[in-house]
Amino acid sequence: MKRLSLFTLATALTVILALPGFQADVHAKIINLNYANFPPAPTFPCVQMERWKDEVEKRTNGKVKINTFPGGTLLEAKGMMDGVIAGQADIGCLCMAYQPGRFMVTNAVSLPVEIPDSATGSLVLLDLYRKYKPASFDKVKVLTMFTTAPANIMCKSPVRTLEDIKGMDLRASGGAAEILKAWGANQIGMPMSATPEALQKGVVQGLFSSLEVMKDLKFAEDCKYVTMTNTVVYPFAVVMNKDKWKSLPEDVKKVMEELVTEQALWTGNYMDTHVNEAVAWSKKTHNVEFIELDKKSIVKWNSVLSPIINKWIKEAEEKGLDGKGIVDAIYGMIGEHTK
Ligand code: 3IO
Repeated sequence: MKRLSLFTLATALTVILALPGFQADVHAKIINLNYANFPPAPTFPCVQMERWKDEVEKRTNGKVKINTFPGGTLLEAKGMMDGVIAGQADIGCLCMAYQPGRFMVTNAVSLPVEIPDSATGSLVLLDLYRKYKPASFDKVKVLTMFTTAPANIMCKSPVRTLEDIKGMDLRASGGAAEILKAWGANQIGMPMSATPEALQKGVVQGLFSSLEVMKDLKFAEDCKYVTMTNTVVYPFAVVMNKDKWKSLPEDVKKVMEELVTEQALWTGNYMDTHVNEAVAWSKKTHNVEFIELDKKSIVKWNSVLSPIINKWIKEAEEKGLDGKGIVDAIYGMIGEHTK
């Protein structure tokens, strides 16, 4: 057999390397995306971030690499939206309750409309966004949205009556803050990421949010009492820088489009399951008392909330929004998703 000359081998190698398919495999540029998040890694916004990262990396066969930044290391809570618009991060997870005026339409899910759980809240929020396409998201690509489970009062001292809550320093933001005020608390606004320190320093006596933080942020160590009100949810959005989105290849965009609703539902289900685990853990590990209001008290607590929706409708209509239509749409969507 004739021996292959070095020249033949070199020529063959050159041809192979020049083949378009081979080049694509060997030299395929990996797309790196930075994903910013504001709370610590064990909390649900970061858990859902890691799940989304894994799914995108898997479904793009490694073509896309997501670098996650929990704990406000890349962007902090209130700077998330503007940071993503400016391109300081490619992707960011934000809580809309921290900028109530900016996200007025989507924050309407934080009215006391009795959303029963996070899975329902997440699908309703996404529906609402799709129906109204609020201008506040014009400068970004929305990758998903979700809500927390309904909020309850976590506190260092027991809250059993409206008299107990009067003047108490309690932390909440956005729609949940309006509810605390209506109950007579001294409402203090700050992002969740600032709350552990505020509790420790005694700046606040407790907080009003979903209960999985009892475990994830170890609030059960300080807050030995929980008053069950199951009142409102907090809305979140995950957004991408628009130029970055436009630069992505079609197959990558398709993977991300397919994840929009799926991720909302995944996060809702994760949250709902995890709240139950956190409640059981708080009772067992920290002997937390869960206070249930009796029927008469529930009527009384709810009665002071009824002006909140009408007040919001009026404010929305003053801003040229179809306030009544938005609230009616939300009730319809809740019905749709709880059928
Ligand atoms: C939340 C925010 C960050 C981490 C865990 C969380 N659980 C519930 C929320 C809702 C929220 O943004 C807030 O401020 O209560």
